[in-house]
Amino acid sequence: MSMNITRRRLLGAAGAAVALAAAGRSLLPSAYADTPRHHLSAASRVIDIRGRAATVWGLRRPDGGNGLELMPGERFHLALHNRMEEPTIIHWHGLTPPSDQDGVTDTGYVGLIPPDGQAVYDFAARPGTHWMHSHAGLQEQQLLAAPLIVRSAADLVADHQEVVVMLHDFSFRAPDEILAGLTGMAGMDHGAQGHGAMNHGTMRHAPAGPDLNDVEYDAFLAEDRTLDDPLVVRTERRGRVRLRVINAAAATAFRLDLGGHIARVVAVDGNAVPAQEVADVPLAQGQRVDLLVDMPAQGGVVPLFATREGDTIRTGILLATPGAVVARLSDRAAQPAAPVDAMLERILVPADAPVGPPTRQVEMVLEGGMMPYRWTIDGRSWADRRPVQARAGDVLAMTMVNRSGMAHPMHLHGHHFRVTAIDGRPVSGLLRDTVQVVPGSAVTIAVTADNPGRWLFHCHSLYHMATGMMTELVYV
Ligand SMILES: [Cu+2]
Repeated sequence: MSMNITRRRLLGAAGAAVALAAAGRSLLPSAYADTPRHHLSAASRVIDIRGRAATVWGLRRPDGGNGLELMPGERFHLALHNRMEEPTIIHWHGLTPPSDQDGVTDTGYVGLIPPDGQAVYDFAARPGTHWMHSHAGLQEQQLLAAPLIVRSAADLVADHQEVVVMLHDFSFRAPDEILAGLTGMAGMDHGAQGHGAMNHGTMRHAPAGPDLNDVEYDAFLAEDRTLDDPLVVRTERRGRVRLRVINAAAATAFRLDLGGHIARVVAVDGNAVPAQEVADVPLAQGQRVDLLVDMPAQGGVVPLFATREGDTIRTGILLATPGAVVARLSDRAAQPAAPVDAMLERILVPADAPVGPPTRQVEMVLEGGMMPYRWTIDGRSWADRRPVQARAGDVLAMTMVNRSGMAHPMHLHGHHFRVTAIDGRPVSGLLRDTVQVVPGSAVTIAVTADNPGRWLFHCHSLYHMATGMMTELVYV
């Protein structure tokens, strides 16, 4: 599917939304529309990338902050205002709303929100580290994303400092250009590449083995900053910090480390797990991880590094106790980061009971490649998808077999699922909403069908989704 087709389709939907807005109505039924407690504006903002100004999108609160934080038990009752010059829609990644409030247009419930339009949402929030991002075109690449933190009662009484870290991959090029650079590769041989890759976003070709990164970027950001000028968070000596790390990058998976300090993983994709020490934490696109860090008694600096898989380039933030000297840290790790895999699914054990035996089984094959640049599910793209079907109450066992040369972080909307097997071998059943499926592997998830409607199921690598790797789960 080319982006031209996508754009026409989106503009068609926008036309309907414009008509609604012209009639003076919001995009959702009036039952949702009484005085929202929270407001967010999708709007442009300017960030600094190593001294060069970059205009990107953001999701701003009235107080100027980016994103949203809800208190325990608070509903997600929000008015979203589009202050951009183009239509948009924002998906609430990790929340489990009714399907007509999921923040997507592809499933047909709502159209795009036109410029100067708004939409109102009202549903029960799910505790955890979540996020929000555009589900229109390639806007996510232009940083139209923000944290969405829903605090639990336990968070409020915990004796720790909370720090949110959102990761991005950034290019000065327009995302359309990046995509054209990828899809336009058909017919060119590898020898035509190999120079100017960093600034021109062309593909990188490993001589053999899986492809880890298909887009080159100008910078990798943590809280919108590079390691040249990182965020420095002041902490107490012996203080405990909870890092809520969100991989909002469009096409980059990271490995996280604390520069030799040890972190404990306490949640994945917003779901609590018993604390487990992990030295090197894989984080694919769309995934989140919560890490507990104990600051040294004698004081000092503890970095959080996020290193791109298969590469040494990294970004990060610094935690620093009072008086600690903050030295400049290199944006290159000593060793390339290992590929991001489903390692956490093998070592973490969920706190609660796993689901019962499946009532329905589905297998799907993830395919595709660079030449031509196209990614599919069972050989099909969105336009000719074969939806996965479920009845309410089913436990759906879905096995994804990756026969392509790249990993795919597969995300199901509206549900959290158990990861029950890897390559046919049972694993503990970690609860997630996005799971990494590496080349040559098969990952089985169990989905409890408890949220009727139509739901997107797709690869969270933006250019894989845009070129076809998306289907839907439909309740019948
Ligand atoms: Cu993919």
